[in-house]
Amino acid sequence: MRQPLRSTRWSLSVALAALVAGLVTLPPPATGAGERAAPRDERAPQLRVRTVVRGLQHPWDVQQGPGGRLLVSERDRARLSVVRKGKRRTLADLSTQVWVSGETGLLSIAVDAGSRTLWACHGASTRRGTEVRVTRWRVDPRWRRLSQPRLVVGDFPATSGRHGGCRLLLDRDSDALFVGTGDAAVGTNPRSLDSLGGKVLRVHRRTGAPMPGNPFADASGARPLVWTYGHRNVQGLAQRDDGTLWSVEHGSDRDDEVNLLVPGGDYGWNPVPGYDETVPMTDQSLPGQQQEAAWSSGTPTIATSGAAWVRGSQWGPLEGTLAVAALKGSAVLFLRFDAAGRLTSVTRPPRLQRLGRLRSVTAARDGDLLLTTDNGARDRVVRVSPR
Ligand SMILES: [Ca+2]
Ligand SMILES: [Ca+2]
Repeated sequence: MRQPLRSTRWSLSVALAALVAGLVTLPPPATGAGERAAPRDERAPQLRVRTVVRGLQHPWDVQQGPGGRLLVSERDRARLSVVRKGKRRTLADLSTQVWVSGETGLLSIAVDAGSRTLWACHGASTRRGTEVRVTRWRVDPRWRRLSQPRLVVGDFPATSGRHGGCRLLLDRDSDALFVGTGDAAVGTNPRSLDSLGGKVLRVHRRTGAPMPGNPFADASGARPLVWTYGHRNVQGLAQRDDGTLWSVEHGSDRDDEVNLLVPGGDYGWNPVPGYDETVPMTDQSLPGQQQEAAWSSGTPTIATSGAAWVRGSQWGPLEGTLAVAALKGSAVLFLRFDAAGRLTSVTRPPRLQRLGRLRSVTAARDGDLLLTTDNGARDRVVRVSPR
């Protein structure tokens, strides 16, 4: 693949420049994707793309409900919709409850059809200012209205609305809800364990309490909800069949990242002083060990966002890959990683490069992929299936 090679050249040039300048010691050898043999391109199957619903504006997330229903969030309108048989119905207009600014508004949603519970991550105004938070509701048996709102977890930092995150994922194996947050464009947030920004959090999906076994539960000055830290703006979370958790985040002017998350892991984003975006996305010169990205875009970035693992033999050579949506790149990348998390192939089907900016990708129960476009007007949800 070309991008990691560019990334390697960039890393080498920066390392050499730093050595010449005598500013830093040489970092340990990189173990990221760029060091490895170029992964091969897989041949993509023929893909069928069908519009599920149109007439949306900045839809952020799409999730499956029961009985063929899809739940869709729109960021700026702060509107939750149910789509069934091609018809959209407003489940809730949250515009009086959601703070909308820049990249922040009504963001990711999670759905548990069995308990008729819906979670949403969104901006909110409080007496103390603005924040990003997770609220949950009960849904009535016909999926027509929400009730019983409960704050699950809040106090994620928000500034202008830039880098507001925020991605939700219900753990397959426990009562945990994983929450990927943005750094709110404040340089000290990602590395501060006392901030919920620039993190992946692991919280109890109903109570919002820290889950047992969280890595910083007993550390002084640390928030016990923190699972991993040192992230810039987590836009995607996906759980592989082996239970491992993966994040997708936006790079600065380089290096969008896909990361394999390990509890307590430091993902190396520390843009200080101020908000110094010239620092590397994974800065090995920081104290301790930083986790290298499993995949990075190099330069230019493509603004990777949502991601889902591809399941089902109908996908042929793409079965078992991680499908990653790209906004700026207007594409879906299918990344294959081996059991150890090493990148082995990258596929970018041309059919999925004609939809414009793509925010989210969700795996439907039948194996199809659901995509949300993010072109601002006339947005839609599409269903992608192999022919
Ligand atoms: Ca990183
Ligand atoms: Ca280090």
